[in-house]
Amino acid sequence: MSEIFKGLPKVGYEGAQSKNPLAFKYYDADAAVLGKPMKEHLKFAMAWWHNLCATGTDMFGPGTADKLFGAAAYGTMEHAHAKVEAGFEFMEKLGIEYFCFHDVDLVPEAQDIKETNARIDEITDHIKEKQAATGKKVLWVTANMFSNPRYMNGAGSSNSAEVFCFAAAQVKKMLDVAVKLGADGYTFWGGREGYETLLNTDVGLEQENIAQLMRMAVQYGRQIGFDGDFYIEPKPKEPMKHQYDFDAASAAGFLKKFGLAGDFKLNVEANHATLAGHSFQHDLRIARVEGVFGSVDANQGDLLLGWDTDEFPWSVYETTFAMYEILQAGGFTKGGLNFDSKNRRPSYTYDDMFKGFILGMDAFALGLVKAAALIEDGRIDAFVKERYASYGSGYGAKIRDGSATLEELSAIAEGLGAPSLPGSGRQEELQSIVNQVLFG
Ligand code: XUL
Ligand code: CO
Repeated sequence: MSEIFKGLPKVGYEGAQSKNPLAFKYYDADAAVLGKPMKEHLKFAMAWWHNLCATGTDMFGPGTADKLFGAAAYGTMEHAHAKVEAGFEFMEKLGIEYFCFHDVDLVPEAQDIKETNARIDEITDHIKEKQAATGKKVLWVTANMFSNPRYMNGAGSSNSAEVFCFAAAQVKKMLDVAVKLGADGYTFWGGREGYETLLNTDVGLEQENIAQLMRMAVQYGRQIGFDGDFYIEPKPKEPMKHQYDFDAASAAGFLKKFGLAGDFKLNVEANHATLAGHSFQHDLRIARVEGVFGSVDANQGDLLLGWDTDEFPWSVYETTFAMYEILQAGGFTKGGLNFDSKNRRPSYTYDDMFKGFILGMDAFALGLVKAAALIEDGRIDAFVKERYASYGSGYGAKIRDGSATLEELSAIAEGLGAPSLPGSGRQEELQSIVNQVLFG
């Protein structure tokens, strides 16, 4: 196959002084940060759907970008194969080692699932060949159980057992694909796993059925040799009014309630956290303290808009605090940073595709460097530790180890007289430290 992104070079690192729009200013793949190459900390992945399929269609108008990649028409197997060629050339030129996809990102969906599955077999043979030639790896796979009209009421949460069967069939097929292509993960994003109105909804039954689908996936996956991580990707709403996996806290609670936490972790998406009314850092922190931090969908939203804009991340404050949490969580094991990000509709050219990734990869590389600097600086961690010092000894230590009683603490309080204030939170001082580390 001939070159698709003609005239677009292999993107290299040129450093912060470079003015070349097609060069990395901060992402230097092999440069060590905290003793590990940047590429191992960051584990960048390309999302098939946004990069190779999305043309910029929105509710008010058609696509603006040409993603045919030389094929004659969309919705054909010729186009599916062209996307494979484009995807691998793109990853090669950007130095991206991983990719993620839904079943129907790869091939056009047929009326009959047997035919769709035959198409998936054909395209994954092609992908497997390209993987063997390039060493590119699958970060995670997933089944699209939200676009087809049959999923109007959800997949695992559908009112229809027939629809549940189709969901089971798609999950099974994508677990087969995960094993065939050596994927490190399988993601459940519950796009329509929720409800529009409680007037027609059995919430308890729906949640149990979602868990049941997940249990079957674990059972089948482990049986066929899938040793990757399963993920829930929380999102509070859109397309559904209310989605059960609302945020990291509710998804962690769901996993624990249904005994799934041993096999499942969370895939935390920046713009989903902000839609839930949290910061990206908050959901990463919750995933970490709940012991279910797994992977990340990297993007950012527009806080002036109320929907999932999936922009390429560019706020270095956001990427710094995200990388700070990821480093504190011990870094990625099977997970990575999947760019669930898309170009803006008016950025419709091939070089915009390159520049979107350059922006996002540089923003995260800079975030990594700055997060490492915050940790090495040590003032913030030291202050947090010091802030809770009263729990290190005496009755504070007894509260921590569970041996204190209300009677005992009540007697202590009576003996203390007027209570002292708990010490300044020093927020402004800490924010100054962050700015000093970022810009100093
Ligand atoms: C939708 C979203 C999905 C999942 C995979 O908001 O983030 O693309 O990442 O289904
Ligand atoms: Co996502």
